Amino acid sequence: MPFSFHDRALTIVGILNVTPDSFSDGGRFVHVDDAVAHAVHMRDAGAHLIDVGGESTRPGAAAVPVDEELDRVLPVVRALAVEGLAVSIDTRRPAVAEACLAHGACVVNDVGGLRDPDMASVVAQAQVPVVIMHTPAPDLDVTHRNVGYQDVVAEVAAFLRQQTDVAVAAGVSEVVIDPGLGFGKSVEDNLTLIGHLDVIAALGSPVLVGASRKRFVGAIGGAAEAHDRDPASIVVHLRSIAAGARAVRVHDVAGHVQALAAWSALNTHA
Ligand code: HH2
Repeated sequence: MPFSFHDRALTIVGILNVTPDSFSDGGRFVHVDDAVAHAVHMRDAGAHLIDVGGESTRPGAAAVPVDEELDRVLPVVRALAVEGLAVSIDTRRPAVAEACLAHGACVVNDVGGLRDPDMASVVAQAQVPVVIMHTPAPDLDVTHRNVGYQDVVAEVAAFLRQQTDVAVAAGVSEVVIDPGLGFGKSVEDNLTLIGHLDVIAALGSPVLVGASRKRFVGAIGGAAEAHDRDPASIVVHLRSIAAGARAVRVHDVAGHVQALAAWSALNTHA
């Protein structure tokens, strides 16, 4: 089933981590039936796309061999496609992306920012949209060491522009860009990026923002536990949408749908 971020003003992406160790939902959806039930629940609540991930990117997460990542995601991707759900595969590995595309995924979400040259050709070959996310380094350990920026907005924008060019040169049909909130960024860096999201949006591709339950959201909202951070996540996403974001990646789909309905009613009377 082809998918395009251009088909709607806002795409709600529901998060489905089939990992034992993700920071918020780790271990909850490792069984295919549980994963499918949760995905259907998110779709019914209003998610347009289900983002399946088999490798946690949280600081300190163990690296997962390609075979193990495939064992985790492939049965779930296949089952969701059979259910008729639109699926994106959240991976840095071209081999994982290629296998999932062959089994019904319709978007690649590359938290490696298309740094692996094979990823662009896999996506181009399948003619599906790719999400290019910023990280300051290819390696997640280095990324989370938080090297620091001279000008975080300019550096993130430059990376996303350059990697968009890589995608276009490879023949990728649709690019979505993502500032990579929480990836090697301080609380201040994340807030600066959200405050200047118009600069990222001005690059011309739809912008996806993924703040859901992240540590900086807990810091600004005063919520120590990841599962208590949905209200602050919603606020961050609404602010991002107001600044031009065209997609949000969320755990709490129903909460976002309710907040967006209220937000849109208020805006029509502003
Ligand atoms: N964040 C995470 C994973 N994938 N993809 C995009 N495009 N943007 C993001 O901000 C993003 C992402 C990390 O969050 P999560 O999947 O909830 O946790 P974990 O990496 O521990 O599985």
